[in-house]
Amino acid sequence: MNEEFERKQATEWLVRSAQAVAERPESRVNQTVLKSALDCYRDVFAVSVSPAHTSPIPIGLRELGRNVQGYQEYENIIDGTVLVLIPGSTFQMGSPIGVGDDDEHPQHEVTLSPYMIAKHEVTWSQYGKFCAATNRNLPQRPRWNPYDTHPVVNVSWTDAKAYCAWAGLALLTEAQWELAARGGKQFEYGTADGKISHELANYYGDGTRYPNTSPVGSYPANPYGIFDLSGNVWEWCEDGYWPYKVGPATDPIGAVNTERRVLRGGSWYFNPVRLRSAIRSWSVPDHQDYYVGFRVARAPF
Ligand SMILES: [Ca+2]
Repeated sequence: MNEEFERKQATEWLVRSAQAVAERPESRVNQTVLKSALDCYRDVFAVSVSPAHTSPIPIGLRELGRNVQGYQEYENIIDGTVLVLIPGSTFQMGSPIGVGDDDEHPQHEVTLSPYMIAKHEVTWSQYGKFCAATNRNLPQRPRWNPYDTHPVVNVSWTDAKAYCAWAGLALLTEAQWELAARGGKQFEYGTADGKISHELANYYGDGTRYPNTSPVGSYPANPYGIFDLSGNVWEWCEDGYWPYKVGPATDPIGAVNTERRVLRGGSWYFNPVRLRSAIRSWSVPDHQDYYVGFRVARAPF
């Protein structure tokens, strides 16, 4: 058996095995077959192999095709989250001199590796499945008794991390969140066209379409096909809150072991200025509020 043939055969087996696990991640048989394939052909490849690097469809995901904006989408099988693949990109993070709050400066160039971001904020329906699967109590229901399609609220950063661990996902870094909100066009707001109005996002004030949270996806998608980045609920990010550094950065992440965790995007209870793409807020990891939820991501994959 020549080396090229063996490599091709190994790749095909690994891909088939990885797809079988993706389709039925709960199957011990599938998991065993994949591990066997990896062990058997480990020596064939020049570098070590893992399911994430050998399958065209990462483990635990189902391919959905491209959205109308042209970006590849996947479904995370465990929790049903639809993820949009954002290509590696470079953008200007923060605000130029004379614009925004002090902590939006210095504006600096950031380059990010490809990542997947949830199309929607995590809903009550999804969070309910997580609670049922892990024997956790549901968060306190707000007074407006949201439907299951509304974003979950009254969840802490710690709660959001537990959800991610269950779903095999992650929180966005602050930089990943801002790139998505910028829409690939350096948008001032994370909306369909970078502007702000009650037709584009859910925020506080006369003319709002919803008195509280709105069902996710009630406003137009942004250029990546992502909804509600600006408004509806604030979104927990992975990062600790930290001053921006001068100069370019690649895949940056804020402070670790911090008591301040970043929140992005504003919410139904805030004025539109708080919905700007560059706005930064924070709270302590165990804080829960009726205008704070989260969005999930997957990276690396
Ligand atoms: Ca939001």
